Amino acid sequence: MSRLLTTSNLSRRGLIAGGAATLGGLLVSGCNRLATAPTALKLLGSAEGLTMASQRFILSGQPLAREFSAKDISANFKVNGSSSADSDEYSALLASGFKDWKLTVSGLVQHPLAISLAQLKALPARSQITRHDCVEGWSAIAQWTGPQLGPILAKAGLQRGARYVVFHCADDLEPSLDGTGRYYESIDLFDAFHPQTILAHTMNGQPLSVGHGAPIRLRVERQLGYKQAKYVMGIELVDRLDKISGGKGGFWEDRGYEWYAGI
Ligand SMILES: Nc1nc2c(c(=O)[nH]1)N[C@H]1C(S)=C(S)[C@@H](COP(=O)(O)O)O[C@H]1N2
Ligand SMILES: [Mo]
Repeated sequence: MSRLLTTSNLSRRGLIAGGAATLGGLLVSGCNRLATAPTALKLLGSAEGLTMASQRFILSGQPLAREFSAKDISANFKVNGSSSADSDEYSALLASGFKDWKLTVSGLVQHPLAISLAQLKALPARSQITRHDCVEGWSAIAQWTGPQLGPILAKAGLQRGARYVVFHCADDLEPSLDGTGRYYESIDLFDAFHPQTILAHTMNGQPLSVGHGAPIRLRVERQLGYKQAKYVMGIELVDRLDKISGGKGGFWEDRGYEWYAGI
């Protein structure tokens, strides 16, 4: 077990792929840490739960996603999924430079918040140059800047029972579906309080463009592209995900993708 943990010459991907069976063995042979680490196991299928448990276990000593340097920033960062939010409300907000936009923080919190873009931009910000990996098979590197999510949640104060953070977006990726085509995503509290989890208002030093999710998008760096919610309008703290939209915790999860999209 300790030899596995100190094998630093393997890539994370290699460890995950090659180590899953071994770690599965550890899990069923009763490693307490593995068995108790994930908060979301109930929600997940067992195979997916194992992946998350393995990752939490393996990454416990090196929990940050890789950060790159300025020279690595991609010249072209594709716009994928929605390229804008097609509603009158969003158009009006955009037209006024998001002056009247407010991020709501609601649900299982002690003090619901409504934070203007100016207030968000005045918060201490983190900048990180990371690689975005889309399941469709492309990657791109950019610098993202914005406040960490953790302190915002701490300000709102979590109620007992809050277990997931849901990001409600402005765009209907499948408008024909009458409300359930609205983009949304969710993460657990481990990722919510992770230091690299930020609400990015700036990309490569410029205000976030409409294509990339203006006025803010989530960056949750240890997960795949579809978790990086654009056009975030509201954050909701919940105890369970099965009552929201299709019940699986995200737009793509409702269509079969895994909820825990660890890289
Ligand atoms: N609101 C919203 N967020 C979204 C999507 C979307 O369609 N709508 N697409 C997701 C997917 S699959 C990817 S790969 C990235 C794309 O981000 P980009 O347009 O900045 O490349 O955003 C993710 N977040
Ligand atoms: Mo994606």
